[in-house]
Amino acid sequence: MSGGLYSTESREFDKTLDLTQLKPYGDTMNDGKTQLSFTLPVSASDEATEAAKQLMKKMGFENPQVVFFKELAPGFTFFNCYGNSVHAVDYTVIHVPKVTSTKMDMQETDDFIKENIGRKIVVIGASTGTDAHTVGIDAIMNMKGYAGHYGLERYEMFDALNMGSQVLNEDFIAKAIELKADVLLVSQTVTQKDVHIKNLIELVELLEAEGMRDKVILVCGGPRLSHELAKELGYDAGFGMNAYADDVASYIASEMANRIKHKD
Ligand code: B12
Repeated sequence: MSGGLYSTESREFDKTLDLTQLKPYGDTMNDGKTQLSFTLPVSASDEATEAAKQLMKKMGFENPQVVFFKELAPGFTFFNCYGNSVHAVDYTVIHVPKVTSTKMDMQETDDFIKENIGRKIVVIGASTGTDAHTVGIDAIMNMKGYAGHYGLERYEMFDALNMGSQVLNEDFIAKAIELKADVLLVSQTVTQKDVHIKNLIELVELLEAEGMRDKVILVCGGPRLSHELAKELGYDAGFGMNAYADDVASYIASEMANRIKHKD
């Protein structure tokens, strides 16, 4: 984004923005206008709509409005609502931990690996456990790439194997041993009942039991994951929405080079 944390050009027409009191924007600065959707476990009725509005008020929204509702299944009604948030946050003190490696393009990463590692890096990836979502891990690994970013299979200096989805952690580890993988890439999309957390932790525990955890670069990714959460769960790095193959390729190359440097 140009202009650092926020673009100054677009602010010139409005002098009322206070980044220490940041709140949602609808059509007037600081109006707090928010769209919210949720389901209530009751049938569609005037009482259900009133309940949705009262909940919005309790959540900190002034002027709550239900703009759409539909009973999705008997006893379950979906609502789309608008309201004005009374809450604000101090944007100037926000700090988000992230992967800090310098981003390189495909050619630069291949050159960096040739120069600093001197051999191909073996990477295996999978969507693990019960997770059937393949598009995320494909976006990172597939030869054809995603949104204009070629996947790891396209890189000259990566030997990349995408094992697909619903891969058991045990099978993932067995393949890592067989191929002497340097890097393990795990994709997790479904978060229902925190299944992604349980599955990610199980993989770390199994790797530790095999004495392999410190021997591999362990990376997870998915729409509900962050670098901060990944570190908490025992991963080396985590990538969320809008991550591309070049982000993870640059990270892997520089992390491997660092590890080699610190071994000597
Ligand atoms: C397509 C889809 C499916 C398809 C998947 C087909 C396939 N072959 O993948 C099918 C129909 C099978 C499916 C099934 C289900 N789905 Co679904 N699905 C989706 C959908 C519409 C798109 C997901 C997608 O492809 N995104 C595009 C990719 C490119 O984005 P991404 O995964 O975020 O990946 C990017 C980053 O996250 C990151 N990344 C991802 N992985 C990795 C890994 C690494 C190592 C790195 C570095 C980066 C990285 O890089 C990628 C590129 O930027 C989403 C809704 C949505 N619009 O997002 C729901 C959604 C993900 N599904 C959902 C659900 C609930 C389910 C089901 C449980 C539904 C059901 N009750 O049966 C089942 C679960 C099946 C299972 N066992 O896993 C929910 C998840 C809610 C939650 N938070 O838990 C969503 C959000 C829909 C919703 N709003 O309810 N689904």
